[in-house]
Amino acid sequence: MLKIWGRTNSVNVKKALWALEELGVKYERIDAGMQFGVNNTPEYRRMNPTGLVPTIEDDGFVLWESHSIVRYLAAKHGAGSLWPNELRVRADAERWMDWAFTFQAAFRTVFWGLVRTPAEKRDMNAIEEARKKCAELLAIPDAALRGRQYLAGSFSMGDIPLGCHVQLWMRLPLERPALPSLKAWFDRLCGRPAFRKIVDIPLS
Ligand SMILES: N[C@@H](CCC(=O)N[C@@H](CS)C(=O)NCC(=O)O)C(=O)O
Repeated sequence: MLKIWGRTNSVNVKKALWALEELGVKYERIDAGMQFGVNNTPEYRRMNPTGLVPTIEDDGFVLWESHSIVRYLAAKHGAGSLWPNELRVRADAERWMDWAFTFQAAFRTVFWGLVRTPAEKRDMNAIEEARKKCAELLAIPDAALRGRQYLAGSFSMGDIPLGCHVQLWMRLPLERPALPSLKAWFDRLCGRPAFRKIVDIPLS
C-alpha cells in the first residue's frame, strides 16, 4: 500500500492527502514533522534530503515535493479527472499549481503570525502588509474563475494546491476583500467530501 509521511495539519501534506482521497487510492499515513519528529532521522533523510513533509513511497518509488506528488498521483490514477487529458487544459491546471507557490510565499507570514506565533510575539505590521499582498494576489484567481466552476474548467489537480491555501485564508479571522468568484469556488470545494475530510479542518 502507498505510504505517506506527514502531519495532517501541514498545508503541503494536505495537498497529497486530498489528491489521494479524491482518487480513492488506499494509503497508510505516518505522522512526521513538527512535534512528531521523524523527518530529521537519517532514515527519513535518505528518502527525502530536504527533511520536509510530505514524502510518499509507492511500491518502492519514493517522491517528495507536494505538487510533484499531486501530479504523479493524478497522472497515475486520475486520467480525465484530476489529470486533464487535453494538453492545454492540463497546462492550465499546472499553471495554477505553480502559481499557488506565489500565494503561499506571501501567505506564510499571515498564517505563521496568527496561528503559530504567541500573541505577544506577533509582528502585526508584517502580518498586515502580507494580508494586503494576499488580498491583491487573490484577485487574480478570482478574475480567472469568472464564468468557470474550477480553475481549469472542471475540477482537477489545478485546484488542489490553491484550494488548500485558500481554506486557511477563508478560515482565519481576517479582513478579506469581496472576491465573489473565488468565494463561490471555495464553497464548491467545501461541497467535496475529500476536501471536508482532509483540508477543511481546524487550523493549527
Ligand atoms: N516545497 C515543499 C515544502 C514542504 C514543506 O515546507 N513542508 C513543511 C510543512 S508544510 C515542513 O516539512 N515543515 C517542517 C516540519 O513539519 O517539521 C513541498 O511542497 O512539499
